[in-house]
Amino acid sequence: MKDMTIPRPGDTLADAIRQHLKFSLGKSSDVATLTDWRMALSLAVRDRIVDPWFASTRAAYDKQGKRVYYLSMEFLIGRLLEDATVNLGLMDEVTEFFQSRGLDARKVMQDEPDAALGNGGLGRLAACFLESMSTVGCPAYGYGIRYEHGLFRQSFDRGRQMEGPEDWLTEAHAWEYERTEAQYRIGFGGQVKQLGDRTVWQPAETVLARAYDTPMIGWQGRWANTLRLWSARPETVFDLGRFNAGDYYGAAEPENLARTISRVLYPDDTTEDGKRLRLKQEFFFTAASLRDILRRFDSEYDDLKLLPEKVAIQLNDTHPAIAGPELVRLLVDEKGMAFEDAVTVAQGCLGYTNHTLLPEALERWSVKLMTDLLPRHMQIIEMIDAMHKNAHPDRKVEMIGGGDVQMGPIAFFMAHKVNGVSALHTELMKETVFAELNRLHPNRIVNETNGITPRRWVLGANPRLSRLVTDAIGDGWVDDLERLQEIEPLADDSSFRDAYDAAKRANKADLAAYLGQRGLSVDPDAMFDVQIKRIHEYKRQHLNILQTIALWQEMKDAPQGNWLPQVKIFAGKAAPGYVFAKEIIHLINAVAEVINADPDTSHLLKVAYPANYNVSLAERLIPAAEVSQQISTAGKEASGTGNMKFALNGALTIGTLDGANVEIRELVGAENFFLFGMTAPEVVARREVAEHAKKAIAADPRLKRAMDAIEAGIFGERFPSIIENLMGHDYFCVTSDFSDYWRASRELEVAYRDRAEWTRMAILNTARSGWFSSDRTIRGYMADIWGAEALTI
Ligand code: 7GP
Repeated sequence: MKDMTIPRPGDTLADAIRQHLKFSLGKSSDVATLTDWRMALSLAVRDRIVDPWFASTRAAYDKQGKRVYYLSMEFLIGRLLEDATVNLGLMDEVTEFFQSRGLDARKVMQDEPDAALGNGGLGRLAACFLESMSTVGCPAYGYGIRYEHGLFRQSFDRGRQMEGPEDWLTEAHAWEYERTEAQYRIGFGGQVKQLGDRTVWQPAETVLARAYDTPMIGWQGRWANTLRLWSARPETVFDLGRFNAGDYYGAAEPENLARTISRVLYPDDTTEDGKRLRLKQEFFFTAASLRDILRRFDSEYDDLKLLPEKVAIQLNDTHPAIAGPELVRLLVDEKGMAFEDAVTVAQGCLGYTNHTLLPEALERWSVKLMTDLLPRHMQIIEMIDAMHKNAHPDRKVEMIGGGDVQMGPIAFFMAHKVNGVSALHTELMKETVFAELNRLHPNRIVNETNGITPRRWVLGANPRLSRLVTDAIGDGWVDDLERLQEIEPLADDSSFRDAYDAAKRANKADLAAYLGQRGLSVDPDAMFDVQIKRIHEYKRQHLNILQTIALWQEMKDAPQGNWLPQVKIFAGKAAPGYVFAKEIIHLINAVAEVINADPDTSHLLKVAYPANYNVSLAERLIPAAEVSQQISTAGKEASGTGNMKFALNGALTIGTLDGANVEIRELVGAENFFLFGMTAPEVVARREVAEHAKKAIAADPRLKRAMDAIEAGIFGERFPSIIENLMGHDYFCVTSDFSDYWRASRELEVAYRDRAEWTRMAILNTARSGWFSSDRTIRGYMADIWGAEALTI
């Protein structure tokens, strides 16, 4: 009676799916819903992760090597089922199983809610890193927060962004294991007392941090690490006294207060909000993680001085920067180490990654808030600051200044390595935000250019391209992405070019069908031009839409002209409090409405803005893209990672010399990249020119005409804040870069018309982008920052 057994990885996957459907979900196949099938499949796949997961954990203990702990407020993991299926090599079996039932395996996988535990690049990078750490066999844990509500759901109401709650946890979720035994008490507020020579922090309020583990399996199941997310719960669930007195709401208050901490992800990737709760979140997950790290260390070693040899803790931006003071506190107050030794030990463990130079994103907390919420940490920060000042009496940098605690300098000083995320960004870090700290601590800043996991972003998202490449050179490229170079000679082979083109065309047809279902019909033979990312002034979606308006105006002047049909695709969310970014969204939608309905041009130009951009939508858009818009004001985009995904999937970049665009252009070749715009130093100089925006507008009749159309109300409203901003100080130099952007866009169109040549360039982009694998990035961190060694099972 096979049906009566408990599913084991030894059974065929088909058996395991059937058994989970029956025994775990209590459904028979004739009544199973898509979600039932998805859950049965997920559980069957998950079973197959458990053994490699245990083996990895054991190997890490046996080898007594260094473990890496990646602390991040955000893990934008998206869907996990496809990753796991792909990495375990189960895709064909799964496809067959569902085919035989008349179901589409992709549809089943797409039923999974998209875990949006992050805002944008920083969070998605953390997710790519988790996958790569497992693929290369770096023993690691990701630590973060198990938000009940991830990034808000975006919809549009008459073109304006609306925000709705995101509910991933209310849907069936297959991947996590709750660890009731892994629980720590985290305190806030209260007082610091001196008991003899011991300093004791007595918090006024405590909550419990409970662990939920998700296994992250690497390519071919070679290694598996753990993503451990903390959920906040109350110490006393329920106030029975208040309940019995009839105060039903009050009775649930302790529970509500505690749970608030892990309730929502802050929907802002550049500024902090709701200061007190945000700082609480940061301390909550950082403190729980450190406690967990020390517990694991204590179970294996008894000399805390060994900590830097065995433990590497990476701070994903300053959000977990309180880890420095907290680790010192634990070592001094709870383990009895001398203060200066504790600082040295903590520095030996900690690394800090900076992800943006935007001044508003460098976290600072008022001394009052810090003292109120974390009084002992405030004392320790003062001691660290004094120690630094003693060592560098001439220093021109402050950790506490203007009434604020400055988390950037604290993270910098408490880390033995500080890294930027692209070559340009790292250089700018040395010259700007951390110039003084770099002078005092030369060699501390290193560069680790970002990367992306090819398993998710090529193999999973673009099966057609993957098949083509594998047929040509075998599948060694999947975990050795630079082997894509082997397809380079095929760029001159017309039958390979045709096949490459056909794969792109089929991806475009899929996307056209998807947009069609959402009410916008587009021609899959038009050029697909894509800008997808958070909406931000520095990313300049408004530059793109202004250019689109100007193009439309010229098309209308001469509808019989030889125009290149194109679809301009935008996607992305704006932080709910970022009014200007929301105006940009409104403008794009308003322009789309007019252009898409224009009978003179609608066969030539369409503007698409699918709502609720997330990881899954990116997986649809990127494989279908032909043009990648990377048009930020030079000096502002730290790296970008979308730019890498596009180049790998054979979209040609039109972009500025910003972030990793610089490295992409070097690698794919300047002739296969459409460069425009000012360089970072030119931007700085341009801002000094009096009335630079007015001058730029006056010098470019196309730009003037496009802005006039907006002001005249052609697109419904007149968008005064955007117009005034552009005519006024135009800090992001949209107007100054417009003319050159126009030029590059037209050159790109000319190139596009030569199909053979365009496809050749696209193939070269794929062939030469292998360096952007996050496997390469992780090996860089392991060698330069963590001193960790790869293990195998
Ligand atoms: C982003 C950067 O804007 C992007 O350029 C970079 O590729 C990415 O990090 C990964 O390094 N930053 C954020 O997403 C962010 O939240 C605020 O920065 C700290």
